[in-house]
Amino acid sequence: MHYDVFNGDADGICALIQLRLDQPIESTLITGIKRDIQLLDKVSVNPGDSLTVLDISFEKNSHRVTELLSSGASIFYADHHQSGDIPTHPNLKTLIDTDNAICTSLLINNHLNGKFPLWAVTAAYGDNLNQSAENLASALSIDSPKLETLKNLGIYINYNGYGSSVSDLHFAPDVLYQEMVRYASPFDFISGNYAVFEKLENGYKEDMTNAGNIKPEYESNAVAVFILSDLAWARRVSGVFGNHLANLNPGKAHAVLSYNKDGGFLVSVRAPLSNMVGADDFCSGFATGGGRKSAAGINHLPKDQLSVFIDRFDTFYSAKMA
Ligand SMILES: [Mn+2]
Repeated sequence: MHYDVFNGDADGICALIQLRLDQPIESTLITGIKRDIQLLDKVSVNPGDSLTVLDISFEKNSHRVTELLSSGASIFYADHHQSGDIPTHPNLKTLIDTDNAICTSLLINNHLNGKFPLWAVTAAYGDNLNQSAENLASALSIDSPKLETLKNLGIYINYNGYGSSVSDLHFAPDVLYQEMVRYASPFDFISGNYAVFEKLENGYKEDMTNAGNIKPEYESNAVAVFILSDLAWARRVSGVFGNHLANLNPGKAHAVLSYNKDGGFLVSVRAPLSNMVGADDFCSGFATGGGRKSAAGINHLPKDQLSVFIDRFDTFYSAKMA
């Protein structure tokens, strides 16, 4: 049995699309909302089983990797989040790079010698790595309207992964993957499966219009903090709204808080685009925090820690400005 384990965002989905276009195999799909990164907990293996693991932190899954390896599975692991120590094992192959300009789909694009680069461009836009997306696209001579289309698609797929449960999403990530993997390029997907694209686009636009009416809870020279209401649209839009704010105000760090099922806040943090550092370190200071240097989050911030969070956030990024 083969298991394809992938993050439910644009990067995870587009990484797997590239691999399965290159090498179609029967597999069991394991994924979830973007925040659900403990995906290896959902897999149980027999000796000889194999896994492809994409776009979830190795550090957060390393315990389970060790267990799966000792059960006799072999693993190919590609990612760009915090890795921690990577063990050496004859059945473990890793492709891990935590560079700010890299995402998993770009790693897979290199791994496949650029076989399906348009899916990697889409994913890089989805991870808000606009410069990396444009660098790759410039080698492919894509005109700017087409590039804009890939950018929008990346944003929409990424947007679809947010929410506090799969039921908040327009498409379960495994369903969306299956809708897209039939197409060698994102342009073929958009023209061949327009209803899916349109549902993502309309959902995104409607949710962003709602989000645009929200005033910041707190704002300083260094940071801005927004709190979204406890509705499905708000849970869906939380991450892409953060990217949108980061692009509008590149000198500031942003936090977007939405309510989670445990009576606290789900927090998305974006480092300033002009200085993409510290989001992972800052969020790791909270019990359920983690992520990347430029984009990180906290899964559960108890409500009574809101003012502590705002103080620490402002202090942390004010110090980075000095
Ligand atoms: Mn990613």
